[in-house]
Amino acid sequence: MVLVDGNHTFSSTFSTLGTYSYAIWASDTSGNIAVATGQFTAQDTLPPLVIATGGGKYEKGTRVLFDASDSTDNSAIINVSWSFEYDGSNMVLYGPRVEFTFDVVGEYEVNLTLIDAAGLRSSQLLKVSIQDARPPARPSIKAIASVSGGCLMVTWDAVMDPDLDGYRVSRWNASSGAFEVIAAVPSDATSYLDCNLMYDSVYSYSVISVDESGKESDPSPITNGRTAAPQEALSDIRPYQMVVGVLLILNLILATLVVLVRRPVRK
Ligand SMILES: [Ca+2]
Ligand SMILES: [Ca+2]
Repeated sequence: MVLVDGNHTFSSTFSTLGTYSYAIWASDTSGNIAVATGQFTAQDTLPPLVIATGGGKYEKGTRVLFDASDSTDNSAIINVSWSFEYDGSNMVLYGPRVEFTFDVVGEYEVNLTLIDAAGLRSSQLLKVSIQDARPPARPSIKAIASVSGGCLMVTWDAVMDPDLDGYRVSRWNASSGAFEVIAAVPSDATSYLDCNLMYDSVYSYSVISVDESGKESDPSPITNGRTAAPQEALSDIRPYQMVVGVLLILNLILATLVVLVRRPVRK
């Protein structure tokens, strides 16, 4: 570039970062020439511009997407990290798009940090609120089977909620006129054996599911079952009862024989 008289400045925008060399030549009207050289560096002084999504309210168990891929920088973003404390541990996820499943109810502050090629940083705090507002699914009683000894076996279909804690089994109590909880069983149980019931009687049952936050499902449809009538097994008959029985049978046979012997013969 040749400068005209009186203008001894030069300016330009250097969009590419790095070190530049320059040389300046000057000549006077007598043809004398002078030269000056030097170097200068075009540096990045602008940190990244953060544009991120992912903060908000979510149901427990949700896989949350954190996305900072729309963030920009005048040079290049070389590192993206998301750090937060979760269930007693320090979590750090790397990348412009990351996912994390929050299974624990709570309030979280996710600290997003972007670093550009010059080492300049930008940060943003995203607030994440994890709630458990959803009760587990309503169970359904599959069968109520009579079991010997005045028992009924209640079985139901398993509920698949990820935060299921267990089930509560209720039986109708006629004297109080209400269903009363008779058992609380863990989430892997799908049956309950109810004993000490009256023989040959009808009982009504209902089951609810409960999640880890204590939220209850609607009760299952009411299902009835009948206990069996009492049956004395042979082993339950006492020896004297056996003797009395045998004597009665012998007595009956003898009486029949006597009647037959004494019957007059017709001629
Ligand atoms: Ca920059
Ligand atoms: Ca729930």
